[in-house]
Amino acid sequence: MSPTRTKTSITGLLLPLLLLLLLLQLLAPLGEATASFLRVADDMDTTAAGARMSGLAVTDCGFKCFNAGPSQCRGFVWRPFVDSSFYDQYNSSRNSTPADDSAQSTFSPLVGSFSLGRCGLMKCVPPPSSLTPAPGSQIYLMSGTSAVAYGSIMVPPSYRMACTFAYRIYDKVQLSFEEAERQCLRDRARLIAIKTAEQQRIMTGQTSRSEAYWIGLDDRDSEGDFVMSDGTKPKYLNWDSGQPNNYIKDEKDQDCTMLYQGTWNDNQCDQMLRFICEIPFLEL
Ligand SMILES: [Ca+2]
Ligand SMILES: [Ca+2]
Repeated sequence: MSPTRTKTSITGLLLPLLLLLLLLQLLAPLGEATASFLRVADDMDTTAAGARMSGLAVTDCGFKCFNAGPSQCRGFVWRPFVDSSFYDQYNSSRNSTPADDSAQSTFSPLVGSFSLGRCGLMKCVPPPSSLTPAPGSQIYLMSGTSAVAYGSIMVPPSYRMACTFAYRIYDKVQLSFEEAERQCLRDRARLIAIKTAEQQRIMTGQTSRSEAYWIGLDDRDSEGDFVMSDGTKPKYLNWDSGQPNNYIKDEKDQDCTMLYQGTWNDNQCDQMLRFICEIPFLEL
């Protein structure tokens, strides 16, 4: 891609690392449970937050989400109180002398694991269009075992939102598997890694039954050893009966996977097909 890509990728590496370090510092008192939350955006509020509570520290809000479980809470929005009552609560919670001016002037929600605020639990990641600026609001997402930190939620307008990911079905253009991979990368996306029956159900409903679409699953490196576009081994499988069969045609075997009529089939990677890109918010 263009020279800006190098610049972007360096920033892309550093920013998540810094955010992660900051987050780990912030959530250190929470121990193991809290390490499973990643902050994705500052200064944003959402109307999508379900259960709302008031007067909770960000760490308590995290515990509420964690205890609710992933089916009830995928993330949470937390916004600190910033009026005078906040300082009263802050002072009493610290059981110390009243905060002096310097303490107030150096206050930042980023370091206020002791501060109280409003807490909203989210079942789904909200579409970015529903987010509105709200000073001090922070959005946290629950993370799976592979922690990926996002500086912010970046979704091209052409993408549609599902609960935990955004996707675009490219059905006006047909590309080889590798070209499709590159197109997804240009969107800062990847060929979709279908990891759950729910994701599969959405894709089956949104694609044409008479067409085939590349998805992010291949055994190009090692025959029969399929890996997903995020490098993980698939746990959820949806092969058509008799597939994958690595059928050899014109001396080429089948190492790339397509979604066809609701199930998966391996095909020659140089076939020109429609494809589906995905921007995951949570690694399932
Ligand atoms: Ca193969
Ligand atoms: Ca096949």
